Amino acid sequence: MTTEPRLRIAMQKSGRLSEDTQKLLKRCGLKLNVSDRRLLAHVSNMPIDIMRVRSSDIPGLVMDGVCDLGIVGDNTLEEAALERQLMEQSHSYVKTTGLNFGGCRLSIAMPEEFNYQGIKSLDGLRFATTYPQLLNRFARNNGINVEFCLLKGSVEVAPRVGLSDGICDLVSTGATLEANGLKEVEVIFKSTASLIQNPAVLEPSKQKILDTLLPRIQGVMKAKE
Ligand code: PRT
Repeated sequence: MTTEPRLRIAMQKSGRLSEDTQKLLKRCGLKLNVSDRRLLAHVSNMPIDIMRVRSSDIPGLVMDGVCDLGIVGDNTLEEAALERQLMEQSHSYVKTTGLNFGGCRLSIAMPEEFNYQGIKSLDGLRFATTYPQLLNRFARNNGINVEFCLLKGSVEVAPRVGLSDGICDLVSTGATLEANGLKEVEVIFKSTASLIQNPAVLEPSKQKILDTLLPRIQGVMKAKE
């Protein structure tokens, strides 16, 4: 017995992108049974499986071809691509379409009292960040040297406890920066969620599924504008 190939899409299991992603897929007409325990959710009315994982795992799963597609923030994607390039791992992907949710920016923020006089005032300083590759690229492109300490969460607290001079973290409303006595001094990357795809040519039956799905996604995005 041959089984029909199923398109595999990775999405964030829980967090800021998961609800919007689920809503998007449902609006596209996908019947999804997402329960907390099942990490591979079957779409009952189309040959699609949804793999629910950490956001940070999505770029690698797509780049390694474990998943055909993924929905992930451009920030996570670009950081992973730079890191994997450095490690000589596969780091290519195709951005199939941008999505209009998950908007944020990766910014450098300093304590309120810091005397900021342009990018050169950041030279030689230490930053807490989850995004060392994007920070390094920004520093290199601007001819400054920076140090970083890697934090996966609560980044905003680092300057106050003496761990770093400033931070490089995601900002959306700016409320978290303000609550922690920080001011945004440079936006280094702007991000939204994107649908990405492994660069290899999809087998024809999977391409057919994507050809049905993609116009629906674009239609939902357009209706939201
Ligand atoms: O845990 P996992 O590996 O799944 O991923 P994650 O840790 O990145 O998860 P999550 O859910 O925090 O974020 C998922 C994605 O949402 C991010 O990668 C971004 O693409 C997007 N996104 C959009 C944001 C924000 N806005 C955002 N504001 N991610 C995080 N934040 C945090 C930020 O780090 C800071 O602590 O919110 C705080 C700032 O918010 P404001 O509104 O006070 O400025």
